[in-house]
Amino acid sequence: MKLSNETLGLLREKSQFSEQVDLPKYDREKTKIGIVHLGLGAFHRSHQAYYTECALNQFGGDWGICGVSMRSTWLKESLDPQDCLYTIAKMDVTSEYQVIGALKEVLVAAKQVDQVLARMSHADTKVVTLTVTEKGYCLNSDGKIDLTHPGIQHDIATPSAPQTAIGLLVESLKTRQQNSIEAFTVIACDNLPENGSKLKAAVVQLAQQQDQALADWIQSHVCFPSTMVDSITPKTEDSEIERISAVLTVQDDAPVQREMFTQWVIEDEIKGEVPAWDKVGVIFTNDVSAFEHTKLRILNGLHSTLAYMGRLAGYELVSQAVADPKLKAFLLRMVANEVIPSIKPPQGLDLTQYSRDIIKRFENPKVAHQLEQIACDGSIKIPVRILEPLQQNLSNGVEVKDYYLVVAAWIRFIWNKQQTSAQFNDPRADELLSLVAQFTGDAAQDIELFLSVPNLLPNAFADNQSFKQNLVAAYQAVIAAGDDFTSVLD
Ligand code: CS2
Repeated sequence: MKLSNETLGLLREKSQFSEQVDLPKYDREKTKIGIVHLGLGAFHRSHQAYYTECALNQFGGDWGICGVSMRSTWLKESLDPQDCLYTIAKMDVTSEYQVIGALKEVLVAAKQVDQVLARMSHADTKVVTLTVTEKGYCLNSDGKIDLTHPGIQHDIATPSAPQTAIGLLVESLKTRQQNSIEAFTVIACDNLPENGSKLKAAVVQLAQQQDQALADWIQSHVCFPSTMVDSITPKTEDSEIERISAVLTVQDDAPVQREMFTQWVIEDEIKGEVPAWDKVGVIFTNDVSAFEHTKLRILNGLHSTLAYMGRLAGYELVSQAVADPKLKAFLLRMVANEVIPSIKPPQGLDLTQYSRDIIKRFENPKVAHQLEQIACDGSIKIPVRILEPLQQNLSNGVEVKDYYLVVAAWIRFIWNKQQTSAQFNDPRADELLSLVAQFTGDAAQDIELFLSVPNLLPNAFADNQSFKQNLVAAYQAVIAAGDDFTSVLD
């Protein structure tokens, strides 16, 4: 039997599970859709949908979610037969399971663009949330919309059938403006600093391409709070699907797994209605940028560090890499000497304790997080997670050593991919692979070549001789270490 509205009724009656399983406590049938989510992936289902579910369980309201996959159809195919129900497995020493009912509809933008736009333009829709990954914002390296991006070019030429999340926002806001329907609140939930302001700028810039009055209306009527989102959510492997279904006693083809820890911080500037998130643990604050920088530089920065270094050292999972004493010692040293000095923390947060807690979260053996999953999209993640704090330390006169090794490990990781023809996921994959194919093994020449790529590293580094020398030295050390990668960490 499959998880569905019908079997949910049976599970309610039975309610004798071998482990803790929570079921929806509200009437799903009567709950209207009030949220559209763009970029329906595991993270949204384990995080924002979870908070909405908690708010629905306690306070009700018309806060069902329409989840939109941008292109892929597999989630729709798995979730439709389950009436969009799925389970979150929260993994810790003892694990907990929760069936989520908040998701009420799944659409695929590439195939159902009219339905997606109709849902976004509907007066019942009060909130649009997004997890479209860093590359989904279609920004160039100075934070402006990338007008050469093929999706953006398509959306300028054909605004009524957009392909990008930015285009969907512009088109649906245009319909709302024309029909005098109040704007929805747009909540960006990707790992980018000032994600709300960046998204707003991109949406306004795209609107300007068709109509200045629309751009002005968006500028003054639409609220784009910035947010910090946090909960480690690895891809759900097939073995987990079977295990979770066994706990549930019915088959769930699309569960998600995450660690028990979860945090959501939202900029306190929302004017429209939102679910009672504030009553179920979401923090609303004026200081969101401090939370974002802290989390991006500590959690995500250390994650990327472990991903590249851990792969070079031959590990598969985060928990295995962090169990290597040399890698763990490196993380602790780097965080103390280079990461924390680059951060202005939110008031009252002890950064040393915060980073220790994060390293403990990495150690969670129940969370099987593939390093390759984190290693993807480095050309977008490395600037935010590593290069910005590196640059800030240089300007503040803080000595930098370890950050250079992280950049060198990233470059070596790309070179390894090219050498072994292994799968390499990055929006600039082709360009990067053909670049490293020209490497000669001479660190100075190779780094010179790498730094010559336009819009890869921040412009400020282009003529910085000391940056270049330090990176060459780090890369030379990585080459010299060969297969014994962790010897460079001594
Ligand atoms: C990770 C994040 O894949 C990655 O880049 O660093 O997905 C990380 O697990 C989340 O931001 C945790 O909140």
